[in-house]
Amino acid sequence: MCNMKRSLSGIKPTGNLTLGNYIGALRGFKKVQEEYESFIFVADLHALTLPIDPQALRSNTKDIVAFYLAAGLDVNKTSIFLQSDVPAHSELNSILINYLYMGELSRMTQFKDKSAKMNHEAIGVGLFAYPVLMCADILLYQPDIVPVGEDQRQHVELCRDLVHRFNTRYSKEIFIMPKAVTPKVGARIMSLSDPTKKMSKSDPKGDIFLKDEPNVIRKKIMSAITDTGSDIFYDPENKPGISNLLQIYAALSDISIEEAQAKFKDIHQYGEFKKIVADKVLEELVPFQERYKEFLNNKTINDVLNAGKDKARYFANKTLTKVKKTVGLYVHE
Ligand code: ATP
Ligand code: LTN
Repeated sequence: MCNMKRSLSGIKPTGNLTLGNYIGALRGFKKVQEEYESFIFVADLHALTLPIDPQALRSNTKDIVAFYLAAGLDVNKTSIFLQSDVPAHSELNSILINYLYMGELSRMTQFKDKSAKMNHEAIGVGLFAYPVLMCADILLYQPDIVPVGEDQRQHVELCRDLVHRFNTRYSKEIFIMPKAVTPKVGARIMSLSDPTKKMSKSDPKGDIFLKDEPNVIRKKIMSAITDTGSDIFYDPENKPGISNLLQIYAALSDISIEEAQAKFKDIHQYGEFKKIVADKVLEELVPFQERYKEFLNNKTINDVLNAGKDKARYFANKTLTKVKKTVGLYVHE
């Protein structure tokens, strides 16, 4: 293994990926691999935390691998693998589950949001314990950074607390302290139909899906909920719809919100602005979709996953052994 700093992230195959996933996570993975030894996986075990059709889970998983490749992940720089292909994730999960508390898990926003609509008696233990598995995912690879959207920052913070707790308890640096890295612009893309809510793949109203046809994407942007007025400026509180579109435009143009705002200062019609945003989104997504279709059909996916699995297992097992020894499990040849 080389001495480069390391990066790790993953996406759950729970549904069709959205423009939020693309801007908040996927798009950044390509840049990261230039500077970090990179591990990117499909969080398929996490997808089981809410009921999911087996066929859908399998096809979503394949889709995500094709999306990773279409987003420019290079297998020489990034190990792409499935969480379920590396048993160490589940094994470390079984150990770490004893080092996190009910109190802290019940304060996780994602758990609160997802369980809010459920009958308390029927909330799955896996949904509750989700962040423990996420800690295992992260810590097995000893990453310096974890590139994610804003909504995942809280889970990475929990993981940092765990690292501190664990290292202190055993008076050794068993785990390296990971850091969440979110994109400067676009860390929280909002729904197009309700811009006060996050765009989320399991809550599809107001989403742009990465697999949507170009004309559908254009239509969704042109009918995005906007606010009263006609000027284009960033004010998420009073103009959440326009601010969200500005954010999308700025993120995809690799410019700041201020720069995007300056570009639109002479436009006083929302329709005209939306058309420019739609052009920008399509300029990025149409070639991306073509690459995705090629990867999905050219049978490289299994080869990619096999290579990724070997590298991930090697690395993960090293950390797992170190942890087992540390906590007092009897490790023998
Ligand atoms: P679900 O709705 O099933 O919980 P999700 O759409 O939130 O899924 P995840 O698999 O949880 O998607 O997220 C994958 C990555 O995309 C994470 O890093 C997450 O922070 C990021 N992400 C998800 N939604 C957005 C969004 N609206 N804006 C920016 N980043 C996002
Ligand atoms: N919880 C994340 C997916 C995920 C992840 C991880 C991200 C699972 N394990 C480890 C980064 C690092 C999500 O819901 N997006």
